[in-house]
Order: sequence, then structure tokens, then C-alpha cells
Amino acid sequence: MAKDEDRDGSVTAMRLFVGLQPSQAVREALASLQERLRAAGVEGRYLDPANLHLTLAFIGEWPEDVTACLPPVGEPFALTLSHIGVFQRAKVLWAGVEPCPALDALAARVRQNLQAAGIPFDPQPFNPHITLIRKPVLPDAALLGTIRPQPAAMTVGETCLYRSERTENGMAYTVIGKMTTEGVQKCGH
Ligand code: 3AM
Repeated sequence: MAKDEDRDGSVTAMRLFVGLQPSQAVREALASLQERLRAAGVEGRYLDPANLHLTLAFIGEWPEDVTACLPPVGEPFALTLSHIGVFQRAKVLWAGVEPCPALDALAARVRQNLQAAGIPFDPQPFNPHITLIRKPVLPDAALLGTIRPQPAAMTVGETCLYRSERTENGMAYTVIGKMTTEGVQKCGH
């Protein structure tokens, strides 16, 4: 497995999570949803559309690329954007998807594989969402019932390992590896 090595050869931890990458159509629907929220007066830290993702399992600090531990998706399945909501405790406004047993099963397989490989992850139950705004301030809570995403859909065919990094422009989430139907695909570190 590839390790993240400093110039002196010592291994440093990466901040990792497993997730799904939105298709271009879904990313555009989410970006336009963000614009509608902005126009409706919702304040907060809007995620750059390039950073939008659906988390399947949060690993945190770990020294190795764990792409090889990820399960392949198997039969590809569709995800469709359906609604928005807020997690009060985590202070995020997110877009949700239509109920999808194949997605729940994939998240469970990811977590089983990580557990079997001895890789720790946040054990909170899977609650599928795509975060759009951190620390949102809504002019009116009723907005949540009136603004909906376009019902854009995407086909899920691969699981992604993301690296999360703090940059001068905020957090950046980069796919460093994918488990595809053909096996592991390395992406730019
Ligand atoms: O999927 P979202 O974007 O809502 O909040 C972080 C983000 O969630 C979450 O992992 C995703 C990618 O960073 N996250 C960050 N630190 C976390 C932690 N210590 C965490 N989730 C659980 N425990």
C-alpha cells in the first residue's frame, strides 16, 4: 500500500474518508441549488461545488492509502436528489437523496471492510446527505420546505477514497483512489 511519506521518509497521517463523487449533472444541480439558497438569503460557509461529496464512512487520521479495502459497487444503482435538510448539532445544511437500499447496503459494506481491515471509522449511523453549507443561518426555517433540488440523478459505479486537507481557501477534498468494477484506480495525490 502506498504510504504518505515526508521528504525524510517518515510516514505522516492523512485525513481520510470514503465517499461518492457527484456526477457532473448532480454537481451542477447542487451548485444551482446553492445559488437559490443564497438568493433566498441563507448565509453561511458555502462549499465550493468542486468539494461536494456524499460521505459513506469518516476514517480520520490514517497513515495509509486504503483504497484496496473498499468494496466494488457491484450492480450500478441510481441516486436522485430529492430534498434539503439541516443537521442542527453538526450545523450543516445538506441535500438528500431518495431512499435507496443499494446505497445503504454499500455504506454497510464499506464499514464492514474497514472494520475487517482494522481501520477505525466514525461509527455514527449512516445518514446519507451532501453538505452544501456549513454554519447556515436561515432567514426563515420554512425555507426548508419550499426549496427543493432539481431531481437530478446519477449512476453510482465506484467508491472513492478522499483526502481532506486544510488549505488557505478552506477545506479541500480530493479523491486519491477509487474502487471501480476493474479494481483499484489511483488518482492524483
Ligand atoms: O459528509 P459531510 O461533509 O457532512 O463533517 C465532515 C464531513 O462531513 C465529516 O467528514 C466529512 C468529510 O470531512 N467529519 C469531519 N471530522 C469528523 C469526525 N471527527 C467527521 N465526521 C465524524 N467525525
